Amino acid sequence: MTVTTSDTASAPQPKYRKDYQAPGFWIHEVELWFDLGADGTTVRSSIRFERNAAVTEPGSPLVLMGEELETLRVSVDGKELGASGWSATATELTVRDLPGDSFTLETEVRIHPESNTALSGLYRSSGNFCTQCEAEGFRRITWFLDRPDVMATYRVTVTADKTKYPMLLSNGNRIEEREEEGGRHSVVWEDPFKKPSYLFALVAGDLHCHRGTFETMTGRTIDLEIYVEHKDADKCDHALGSLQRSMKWDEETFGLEYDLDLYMIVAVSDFNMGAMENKGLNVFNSKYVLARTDTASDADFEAVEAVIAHEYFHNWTGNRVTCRDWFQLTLKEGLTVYRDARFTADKTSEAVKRIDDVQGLRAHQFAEDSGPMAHPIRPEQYIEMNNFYTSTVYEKGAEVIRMYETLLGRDGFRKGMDLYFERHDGQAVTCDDFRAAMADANGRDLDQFERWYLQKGTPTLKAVGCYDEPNQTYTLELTQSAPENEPHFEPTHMPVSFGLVGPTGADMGLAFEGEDASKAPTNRVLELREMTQTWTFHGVCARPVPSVLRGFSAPVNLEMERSQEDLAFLFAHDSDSFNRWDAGQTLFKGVLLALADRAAKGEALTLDPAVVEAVRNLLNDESLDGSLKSQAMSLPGFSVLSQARTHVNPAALIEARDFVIETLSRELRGDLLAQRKAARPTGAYRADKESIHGRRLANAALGLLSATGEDDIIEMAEEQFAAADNMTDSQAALGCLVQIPGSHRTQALQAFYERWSGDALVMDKWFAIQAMSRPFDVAAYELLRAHKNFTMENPNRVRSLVGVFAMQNFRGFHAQDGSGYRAVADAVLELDSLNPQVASRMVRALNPWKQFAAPWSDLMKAQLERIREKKGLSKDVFEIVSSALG
Ligand code: 0A1
Ligand code: ZN
Repeated sequence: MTVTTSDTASAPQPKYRKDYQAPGFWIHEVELWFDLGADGTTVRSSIRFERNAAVTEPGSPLVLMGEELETLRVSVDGKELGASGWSATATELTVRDLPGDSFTLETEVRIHPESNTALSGLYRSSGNFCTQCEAEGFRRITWFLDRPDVMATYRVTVTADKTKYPMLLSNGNRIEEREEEGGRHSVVWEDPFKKPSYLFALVAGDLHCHRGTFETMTGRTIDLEIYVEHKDADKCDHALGSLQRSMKWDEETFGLEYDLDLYMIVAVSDFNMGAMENKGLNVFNSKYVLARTDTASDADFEAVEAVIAHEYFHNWTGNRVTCRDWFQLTLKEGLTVYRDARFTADKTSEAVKRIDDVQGLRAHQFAEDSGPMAHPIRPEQYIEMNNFYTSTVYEKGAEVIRMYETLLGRDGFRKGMDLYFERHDGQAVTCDDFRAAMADANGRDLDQFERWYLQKGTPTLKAVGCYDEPNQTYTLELTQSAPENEPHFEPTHMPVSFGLVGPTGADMGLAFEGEDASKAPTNRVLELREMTQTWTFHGVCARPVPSVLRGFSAPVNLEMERSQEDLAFLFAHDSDSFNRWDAGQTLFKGVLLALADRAAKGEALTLDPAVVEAVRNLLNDESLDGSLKSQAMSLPGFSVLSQARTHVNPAALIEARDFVIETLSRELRGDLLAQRKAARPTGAYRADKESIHGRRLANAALGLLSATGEDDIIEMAEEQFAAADNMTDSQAALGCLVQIPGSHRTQALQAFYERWSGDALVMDKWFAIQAMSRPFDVAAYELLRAHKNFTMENPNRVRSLVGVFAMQNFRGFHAQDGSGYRAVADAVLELDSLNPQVASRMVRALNPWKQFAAPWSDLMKAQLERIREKKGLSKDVFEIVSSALG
C-alpha cells in the first residue's frame, strides 16, 4: 500500500516499523481515580516513572500522549507545577524540570464521555459508561505512554452515583467498596498483572449479573460474571457455557490455566468491533454475548461461542504475552484466531469450519491482498492503527500460524507454544520471537518462513502433474510465483499437503524411490522452499487424479490445469473434505466466469448438464452431513469471481450467477424438496450437531428452491416463517420471502418488525435481510436510511444497512448510474464526523474500483475523490481513500 501524503501540508504522517525505539521512560505502577458525572468526568492519575537510560539522556523532558483532554493540574512528586513546568498541545504533554530519573507524576484531566460518539476511550452506551482502549484509546482518558511495550500494574478507584451506577467495574480484583457523600459510592480495583494501557477497562452501570464458576485444573474456583442490560437477563446462558468450555479447552489443549480469581464479560450495544480482551474485564458487542433460540440463529450461537473463546484465549496470547509495538499485531491476533478456529473445529466439525473459514478468507482477505490496502500480515507502516485490524492481520495471520502447525505437527507446535510462554510470559514481544520459539523448540530452521511476515499479496502456486504409465511414477512439479503487487517477492517456505486419488476414488500410497507404495502414507506435506521443485512418487499403478493443497495448507491461489471430469471426480471422491468441496468451487468458478463473459457480450447462456449432475450426486451422497451438502451447493460469490477478472462488468457477473442458481433450482427441484424434507429436524427445537446440520441443509435447499419464485415455494417459506420456533428457521424463511416483490414480502417484513422492534439485535437482522435482498435498490436503501429505527450512531445498525448494502448487495451497490456508490459515500461523509472507525470500514467498499470496467470504475473513483475533498477528514478515512486513489 502506498499513501500519498503530499496533497496538503497538514496530511497525516505514517509511522514505520523500522523506526521502533524502546520507550524513553518505563512505567511500573499506575493509580487512577475516576469521578464519573453526567456532564463530564474527572480523571486523576498518579504514575510512577523511571527513565530508560538506554534511550533518553538524563534531564530530557517526559513527553506523554493524549487526545481531547482538558488538563486541570500537573504535579511531580507531590509538587504542583506552574506554567513553565509543563505544556500541552492537542496530542502531547511535555513535562520539564524533572527531579531525577524516577519520580511520580500526577495529572488531573476532564473528559466528556457523554458526547464521545467515536466509541474510543471512555464513552456511554445505553446510559452506562464503558471503555475501549485498543489500539490507542487510553490516551483519550488520561496523559500516558500509550504504547503496548509499557506495562504496569494498575489500581483504580471509580466513583459515581450509586442509584444510576450500582456496578462499578475495572480490571483485576475488587478490593474495597465504600459509600460517599451525596448518594455516590466508590469501588477500588487492583490488577496484580502488569499490562499495557490498551488492556485497561472500566464499566459503570445498572446491569444484570449472570454468575457461574469454573474449577481450574489445579482446583482453583474462578468466579465468572456476565453483565448485560436487565432486559437481556435471559440471554446469557450460552455465553456462560461458552466461557466454561473455552477455559476447559485451553487447559486440555495447551495446558493454559486462568490466572485471576474473577473473569467478567460486559455486553454493550454500541461497540466498534466484535469484542475486547481487557484483562479480567472483557467488553463485548452485545451481538456476541446475547443468544436465545428465538432471537439468535445457529450461526449466531456459533459466533458467540467463537468470540467468547477468542477473547478468553487472549488472556495468554495477547495479555500475558503481548505485542512490543502495533506492527506486531498479528502476533496476538493471528495466533488467537488460529486458537479459536481449532476450538470451534473441535466443538463442531473440522471440515465444515475449515470450508467456512477459507470461503471467508478468499472473499475478504484475498480481495484486500490484491487491492490498494494490501499489506503484509506484519505491516511496515500505518497512519491510523485502527485501520489495520484487517482480515490480513487476523485471518491470513491465522493461516500463517496454521502453517507452523502443518510443518511441525501438532506436538511440535505445542512444544513451540510451551517454549514461547516459558521465554516470554510477562513480556511485550515480536513475531520474530514467536518464530524463534517454534524453531528452537523443534530444532528447525524457520528463517525463510519470515517471508510470510514480510511480503504482501497472495502468491500463486502452480501445480503440474505427469503420470508415466510404463514406469508407474507420478511426478508433481510445484512452482510458486509472486503476487502482482509484490515486486520484491522471494520464495516462501510453503507446506503443500498432497494426495493421489486412484480410479476407484480411494487414495493411493505416496512412495518415494525405494519405498513400498502399499505401505506408504496416502497424504504427505511437501515443503516447497524454492521457486520450483519436483517430487516423484513410485509404484503408482494407475492414472491418478492429484489432490493438491489439501485442507488449504497454505494461503495461496492454486493454479492447475484440470479437466471438468477430473474436478467432478474429486468433487465426488476426494477423501479430503476441503479439497472435495474446493473441486466443486473450481468447477463452478470456471463455468460462471465463462458464462459472465458470454453475458457481457449479450450471448445466450446455457449450463452444462454435467454440472447439474455433479451437484445432484453430492446432494444425494449420504456420507455427507447437511452442512457439507449445503456448502457443496453454494456457488462462489461475487468477490471471488470478480477477483479472477480485470475490467469486471458487475451486471454480467450477476446475470451469470443468477442464471446458474435458477437453473440448478429448476433442474434439482425434486432432489432439493426431498433433501429439505429429510433434513428438517422434527419436534421442538434442539441445538445438537445433527439438528444444526439438518437446519443448515434444509434452509440452503429452501433458499435455492426459492430462486425461481414459484408460488408453492413461496407458500412453503410462508409456512416455515409462521411456524418457526427458532430464529434460524425464521430468518431463513424471511430471507427467501424478501427476494421477490409481492404481498408475501411486505407482510412477512411487517410481521417480523412488529414482533421484534424492541430487540436491537433482531432489528439489525431486519435491516440486513432487506439490504441484501434482490429487489433492494437505492430508493429502498434511502427509505430505510430514513426509518425511525435507523441511526448512524450505532455501529451494528450502520453495518446492517450501509455495510450490507455496500458489501453484499452487488446489484444495488453497482447500479449502473452510480447511485449506489453515491449513497454509500454520503453515509461515509456523515459517519466520518461521528465515528471515524466505522466510516473507514464502510469506505473500503469503494477500494476495488480499478478492478471494474467503465463506467463503474469511474463512478466509484469519483466518490472516493469526493470523500477526499472533505475538510477535516479523519485520519482513518484519509488513509483508506488516499491509498485507494494513490
Ligand atoms: N483485540 C480485539 C479487537 C478489537 C480491536 C480494536 C478495537 O477497537 C478499536 C476493539 C476490539 C479482538 O481481537 O477481539
Ligand atoms: Zn483478537
